[in-house]
Amino acid sequence: MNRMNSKTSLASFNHLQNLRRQLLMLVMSVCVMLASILAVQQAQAEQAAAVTTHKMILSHHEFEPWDFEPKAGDRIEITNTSDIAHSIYITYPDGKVVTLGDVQLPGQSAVWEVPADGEYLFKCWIHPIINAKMKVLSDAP
Ligand SMILES: [Cu+2]
Repeated sequence: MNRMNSKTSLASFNHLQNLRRQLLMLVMSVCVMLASILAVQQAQAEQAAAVTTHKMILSHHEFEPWDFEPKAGDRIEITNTSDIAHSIYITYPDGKVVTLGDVQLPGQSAVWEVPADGEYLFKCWIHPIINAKMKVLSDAP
């Protein structure tokens, strides 16, 4: 009887040891996973911080003159500061037309990422009188 008891307790001791080992492995893999997630997040944050964002204003019926020099890869955030809705679109150097969202209501912004050097035409689908030409020259000093 005694013998059986000691066998049983040895088996449960071994079982506990195994459980402990598995738990340790689990904790270690969770740590490795967390570390790699953090590393990826940090890399993404650094990448986001490296992008330049310029601000453009679309007031009542025109794009306000801007004083930045856009380069390829920059972001341009255009805010509608007027009290009417606009629908901005951009004509690319090759004739392609890109509409920025559907409509920019008063106070809303739209973001455009400058794809490459060239001359871009900013217009509004609702108000054909609105237009602005933007030259992108990444090698400019
Ligand atoms: Cu408009």
